[in-house]
Amino acid sequence: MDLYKQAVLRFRYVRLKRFLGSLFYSWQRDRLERKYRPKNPPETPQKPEKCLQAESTERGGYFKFEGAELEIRFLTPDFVQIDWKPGKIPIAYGIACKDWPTVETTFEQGENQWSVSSNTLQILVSQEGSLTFKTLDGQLIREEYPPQRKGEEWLHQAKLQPCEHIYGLGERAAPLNLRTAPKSEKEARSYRMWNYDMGGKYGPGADPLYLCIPVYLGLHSGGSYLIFYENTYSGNFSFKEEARAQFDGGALRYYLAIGSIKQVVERYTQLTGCPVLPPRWAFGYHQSRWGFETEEVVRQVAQGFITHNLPLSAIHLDIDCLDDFRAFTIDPDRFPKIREFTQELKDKGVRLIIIINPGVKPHRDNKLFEEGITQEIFCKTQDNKLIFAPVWPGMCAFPDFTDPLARHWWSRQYEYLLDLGFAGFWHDMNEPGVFTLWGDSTLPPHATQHAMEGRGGNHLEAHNIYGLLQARAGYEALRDYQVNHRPFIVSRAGWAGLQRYAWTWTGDIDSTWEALGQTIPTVLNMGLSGIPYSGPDIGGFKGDPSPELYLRWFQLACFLPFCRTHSANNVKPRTPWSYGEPILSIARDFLQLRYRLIPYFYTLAWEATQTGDPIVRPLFWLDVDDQRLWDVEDAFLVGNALMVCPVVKEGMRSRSVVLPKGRWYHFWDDRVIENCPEVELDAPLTGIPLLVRAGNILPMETDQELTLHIYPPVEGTCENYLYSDEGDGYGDWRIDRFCLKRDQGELELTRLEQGEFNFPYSKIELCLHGMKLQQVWIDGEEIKNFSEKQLICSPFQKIRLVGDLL
Ligand code: MIG
Repeated sequence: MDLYKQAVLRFRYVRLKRFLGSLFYSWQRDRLERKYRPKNPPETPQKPEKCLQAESTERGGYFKFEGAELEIRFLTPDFVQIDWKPGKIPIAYGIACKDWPTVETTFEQGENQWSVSSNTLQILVSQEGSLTFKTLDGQLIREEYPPQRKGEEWLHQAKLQPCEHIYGLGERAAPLNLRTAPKSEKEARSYRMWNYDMGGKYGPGADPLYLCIPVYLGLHSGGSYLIFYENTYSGNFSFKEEARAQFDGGALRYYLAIGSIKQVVERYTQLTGCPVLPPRWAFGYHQSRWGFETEEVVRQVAQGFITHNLPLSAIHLDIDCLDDFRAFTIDPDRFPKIREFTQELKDKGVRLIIIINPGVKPHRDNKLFEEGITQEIFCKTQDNKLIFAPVWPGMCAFPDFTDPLARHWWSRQYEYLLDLGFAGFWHDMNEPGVFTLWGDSTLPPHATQHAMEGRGGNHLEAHNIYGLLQARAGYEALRDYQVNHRPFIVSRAGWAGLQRYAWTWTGDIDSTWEALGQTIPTVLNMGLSGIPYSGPDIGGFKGDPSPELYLRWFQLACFLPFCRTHSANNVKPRTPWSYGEPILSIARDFLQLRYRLIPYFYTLAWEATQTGDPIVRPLFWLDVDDQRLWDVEDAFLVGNALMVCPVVKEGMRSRSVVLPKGRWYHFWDDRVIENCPEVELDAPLTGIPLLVRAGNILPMETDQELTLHIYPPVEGTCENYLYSDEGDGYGDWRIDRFCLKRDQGELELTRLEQGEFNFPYSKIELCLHGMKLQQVWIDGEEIKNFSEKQLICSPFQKIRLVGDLL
């Protein structure tokens, strides 16, 4: 039989087997669920009813109601933890910080209510269990109704102010403002809490996606707050007149922070963990495809980048490289010399990332499965039978990552791939997603048992943290095994706290203009949910984007933290040169710009590790009082300096831009826009509008030399950081703090250094925008060799620039 026929037959067999597997599994899942889903019809909802007892506690207050218990604990004066019981107390998987300094609180009894307050936030508790949050100067922030409990379920409702906007909830294919009414229905928009792979592709409006987080921000004219429900159960949120949060089980535990958007995100990441600093190369370009079938194909792709003079940091290997699709294997026929190959690419500055799926296949020579069986780390049903569900390798067992033993065992597997030279890992299908013909594409939620650190629980509770805990196992493995490298993991699923371990991407998004537009709010809301490192499949997953669509997507993604082209296996090859000219040259220009901006991205990443600030931010981050900015979802900020205005419509060659107030410079030609609420800007195919805000120093790098682009403040002073280190590992670092003081026709630029790492540049180029230089003093000495707009100097302490200032 020739190879071709063999291939066709094998393909049919595999398809048939997969079909039968999915059929059998869907049937079995329903059968198990019928058996284990609680039979009692839901009772009528129960409210807390009358308050029987109220007393002050060390951090707040305790209240006993007829039907519930309430505890209020201040973690900081502007951040409070609230527990409504009964219900299972969560295991602190999402939580990074448990020790908080003492907070002074007061507890007072009024006529019909109690008041529990810090020096910042006052909480009023009514006789019936409604809670009102106010700032100490009386500004109303949020009003909550008494929660309701029905069986194991909790329902929590709060009144929304008419102007109130809602953001967050992790990864959503929704408008930036999650409260935006849907066009067709009269319904409220609702959002499910259930990490989900809808299999294949999705567009705007699809819900849920792979990474749900029960955290949201409310923004209204009286202020802003963030609420995070520490509840991993499946649930449902909606926003109309009320904000509604429903959970299928567990205690109703939540945290509420008040303050500016920046402050509340900071509190949230203090609680759930600051993002970790990735290796610097991760901010370069990644090329991926499902369908890089052999070593030779990958070699040619890497060569293409060299031939076309395009920078490249990493190539991702999808399931094609695996042996029989099994995790922690390499197909020996198609990737015969993988160790030499990873080295060959490393020599060219390209790292290999490999995919890992959680399902483990029973196979006679699958050691992984045998070990997993002996150590009893796979998920079982409540009557102690192993659960098998179909994924790529066929019927698979699923490690129970809520079991510390399973995490440890899983961690040990990475060693093999690290030794082969892989630089990072791509966790896919970890919702977990399985193949079904109907119904939910995951493990049976009631029938599946989980260890939950020994206390036990079902998949209804463990599902949403499955990917998070797999990422944790991977992260810990990489930390322990390669002490000189920082872990790089990309995870499709996750939950609160994923930022401590991994990056993510937006999954199998459509190859359409609408899907391109969706990328912006999706990534922004992810950032506001504590996950700063994300990005889309450039060009969309399944489909062949037109050259124009690919280019516009590329231009956008060059300003997102994770910049990767990826596509499905049945579409045309997609690299920056797939479309010929002029696409190639324009893409090259943007990619080169992206690489020049890496010092800026890296500095923003370091800032994220300190404060949790997202790297890309909605416009209102700059000026929350300007309500015009609350809905802007066709533009975004990179840090506070750069505003990116992508084109997300076919044929569009100019676009309008809503601007935060102040002075802005065109990045491309230095034209100035000042105090202009809205402008129309050119957006030719060769470039999208990029604006820089006055009062910033933008660090850029070319050929390992530093250029500081100086955009002087209109008045007063401004300050920017530059973070540098070896680019990987845990050695010395440094921060250069640049302070720019404007005094009439003069600028004073000082550099303050901190940290042990040597300044990595021998020279610094200064590029002046909005100023013509006339006289320059470096560290007290006047110099003559400069041009109107530019000068090159050695690392300085203080520079005085005199000239014609706009
Ligand atoms: O069932 O590994 O989202 O990026 O290329 C599909 C194949 C499994 C889904 C991922 C996609 C990846 C694909 N995977």
